[in-house]
Amino acid sequence: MKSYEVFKTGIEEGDFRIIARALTLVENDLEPAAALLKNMKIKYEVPVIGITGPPGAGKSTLVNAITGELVSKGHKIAILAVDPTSPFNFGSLLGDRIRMAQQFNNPNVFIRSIATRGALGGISVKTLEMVDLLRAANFDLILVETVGVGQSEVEIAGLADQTVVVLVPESGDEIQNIKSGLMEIAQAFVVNKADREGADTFANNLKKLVHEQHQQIPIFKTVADKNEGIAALCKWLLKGNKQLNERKTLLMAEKAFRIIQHQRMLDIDKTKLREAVNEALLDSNFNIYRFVDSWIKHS
Ligand SMILES: Nc1nc2c(ncn2[C@@H]2O[C@H](COP(=O)(O)OP(=O)(O)OP(=O)(O)O)[C@@H](O)[C@H]2O)c(=O)[nH]1
Ligand SMILES: [Mg+2]
Repeated sequence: MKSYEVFKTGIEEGDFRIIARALTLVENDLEPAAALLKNMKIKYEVPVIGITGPPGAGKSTLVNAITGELVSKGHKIAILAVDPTSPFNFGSLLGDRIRMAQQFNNPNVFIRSIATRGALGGISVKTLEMVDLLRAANFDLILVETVGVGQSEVEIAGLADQTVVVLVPESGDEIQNIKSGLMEIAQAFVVNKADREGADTFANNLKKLVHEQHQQIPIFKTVADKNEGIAALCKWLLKGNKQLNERKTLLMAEKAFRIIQHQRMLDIDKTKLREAVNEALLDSNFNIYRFVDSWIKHS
């Protein structure tokens, strides 16, 4: 039996322990992660929903509420919390655990947090791979929570089939961002903390904006910590609004580009690079462009 096969089978059977171990392998580029990724059956029909929005908008609370609703309807859910606001602040992770406490011991809910960011501060390739791994298991839906600041459309959209942007009545600044980008990311908006003052005004302004731009993006109002508005949102999530093929190709190509980029970089041994630079610098005619050119040709 090949070494990845135990993982492949365990993942397909939905064995949480094996899924967790396989995710760790993928996260750290450890054997047999590469073989596993190449041989597993990635079920692209499993909906992956991105939940993004500014820090503190209530994303985790919302994920918890959505999960509660879907599990009660018999669904099996995976949650990936990417880069919690303060990765080094234990409190934040602990907070997420408390907010998702109801789901932690549920045999139909798998939860994993990852605090890795890509080299350029974006969603890392690891996250894309981890989502694909979860697609190979037997979940009915995968929820990915990310803090939505400064992510580009392709980046965030390539991660999920549908992205829900969570805003709060105080999101005045984000309204500006909506004009310059959020509209392209969002397949739905959630105005969370609808129990707060200004929620209706905010939601109406958002509606106007969406309408002005001739977009068909639904807007949901929720009070996540009181489970209000969750059923309507879940109904929409389960509808599985299929992406247009053209867009699918674009996003898949973008994802392939990022994986290629990552694979190419894996070949670069930084210690060796430093040694070579050290040596090359002895030449008074050192030119970094010629150096890089020759490094690429000879490594
Ligand atoms: N009033 C009110 N408070 C809420 C609501 N939803 C969440 N909260 C509270 O808002 C705070 C932040 O909620 P989180 O779910 O941690 O927000 P988050 O977006 O996941 O935060 P980060 O992951 O740190 O970016 C918590 O204290 C929640 O209890 C809501 O609908 N109404
Ligand atoms: Mg959170």
